[in-house]
Amino acid sequence: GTASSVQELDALIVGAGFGGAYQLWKLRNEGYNVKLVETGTNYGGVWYWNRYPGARVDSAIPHYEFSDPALWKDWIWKQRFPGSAELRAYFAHVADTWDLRKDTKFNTFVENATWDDGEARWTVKTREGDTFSVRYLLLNTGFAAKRYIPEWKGIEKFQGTFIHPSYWPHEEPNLKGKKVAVIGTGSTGIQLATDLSKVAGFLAVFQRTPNMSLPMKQIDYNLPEQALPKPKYPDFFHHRTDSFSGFSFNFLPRSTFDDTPEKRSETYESLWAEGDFKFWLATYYDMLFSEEANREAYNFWRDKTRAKIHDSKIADILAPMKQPHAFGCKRVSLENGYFEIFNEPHVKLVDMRTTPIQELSETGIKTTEEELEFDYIICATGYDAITGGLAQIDIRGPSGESLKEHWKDGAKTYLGMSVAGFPNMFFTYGPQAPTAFCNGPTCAELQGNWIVGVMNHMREKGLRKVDAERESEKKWKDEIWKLANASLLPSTKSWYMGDNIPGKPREPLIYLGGVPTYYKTVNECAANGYTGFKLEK
Ligand code: NA7
Repeated sequence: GTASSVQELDALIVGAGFGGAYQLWKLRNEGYNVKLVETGTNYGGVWYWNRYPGARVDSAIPHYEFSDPALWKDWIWKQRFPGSAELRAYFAHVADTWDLRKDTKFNTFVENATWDDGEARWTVKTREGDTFSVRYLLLNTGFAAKRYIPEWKGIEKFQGTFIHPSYWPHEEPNLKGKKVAVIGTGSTGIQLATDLSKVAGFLAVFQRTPNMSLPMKQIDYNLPEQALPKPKYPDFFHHRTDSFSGFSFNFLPRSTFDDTPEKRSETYESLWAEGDFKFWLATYYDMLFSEEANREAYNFWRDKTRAKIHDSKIADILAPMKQPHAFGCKRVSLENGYFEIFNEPHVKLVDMRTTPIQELSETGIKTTEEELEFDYIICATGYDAITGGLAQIDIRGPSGESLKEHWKDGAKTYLGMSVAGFPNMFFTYGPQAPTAFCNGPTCAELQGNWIVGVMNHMREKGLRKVDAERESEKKWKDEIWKLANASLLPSTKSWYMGDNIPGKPREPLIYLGGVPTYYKTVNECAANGYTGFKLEK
């Protein structure tokens, strides 16, 4: 745009998911002149994009919603684990109640941002030609903004339909009777496969690593006897930050072998029966830290899972007798009949460990063993998670160095919300924060409040520039490694460790100290006048 079309703001928010919605509401209430830009055409974040059959959140309601009473008092959830359409309806309710749309520009992708040190402002440019001049750049792009599709040989040759599930066609394809491949068995792949097994004529699921998925117990909240206890909500939201993972539950205060074998299996059974993440995040506190404790959890999971699968050869791929990796150190998913689909004759499991994909052809997929024909190939291979969405924006601080360059040997942040040499820039749900081990809305509020706090402090003191010290960044990274090294996380290949993207540095991308310690740490920093930051006029 021309100079005259530059929009001056206190802050520009990027991304219309939980993080961005919360910040727009908060900052406007605090009197800031603020706008939000979003690539999609509505609120919803990952739920705007993920419309594939079976797309469903696996964090239970009422954990997975905002705490503002204006939002929950009249909102009736239908399900404990709402599907993507219900989540989009919720986001529409949020956007209406908080009146967000008037300050939102959709269909807008932020391409670059450059810092002007004299003015102490960011100049932000979008692909659509907007220019913003802002004091603060607030990135709420989430952990899954950058898709990942492996570079298989022949990928361009395939004549059928090739889909990444987060770009599911708005005009629903008719898969009835069709030959369908689902590649990848993360949360997306298993949800898709479960749903598509009901319509496809032939379904092949390509697995590289078993998904140690837990049963999802759906609850119909519409039934009066199962309605949510709204009077308990305020207390419940108040305590979300007391939970390691930002839910309402915590790890047990005892270790796996403190219990007798009988007591242990009773405990596992009752956690299992909850039908949510409790078998992962409310179990014995040593599960993520001790190999023996972890193996015990795995064995319980394995036996439960194998019991659902008729063919023991298939069971050996889905839930091997010998533990393949630490339980809970890859993202645990919740499933609803996933393992049972492999008992059906039209569903095939392809083990990419023993028979990897060699190439794609005009008609389908060639593995090292066979050639399979498909009408649809659905590539549920995930994301350049946590860092990808941030680093794909060309952001340049005072030194001219880009964020991508700054992170080329690994992520560097202070408190998982700021980067040294990138003043007045903050993000939520990014690297080196509880991200992905933290319930989304809990962290959107926790981090959102903290960021608003910094801005208020700056305003009150008449300061213009806040930048993390290099030394703070270094110390924070040491802390991230220390916490991860105490756990089994580094023992397992996962996107938590950057393993899924070729060439990405291997490192813990999340803060493993838990939400309560994180909360305490960032609030102490604030209470002490933002220690570790340089604040300037
Ligand atoms: P995920 O969890 O990253 O899953 C991606 C899947 O694709 C996973 O099974 C991968 O196997 C597989 N994958 C990725 N790259 C390849 C290659 N090159 N070859 C074979 N297989 C591959 O993404 P999702 O979309 O399922 O879930 C993202 C998050 O959304 C989820 O964690 C929740 O937070 C919600 P691997 O396990 O790496 O061997």
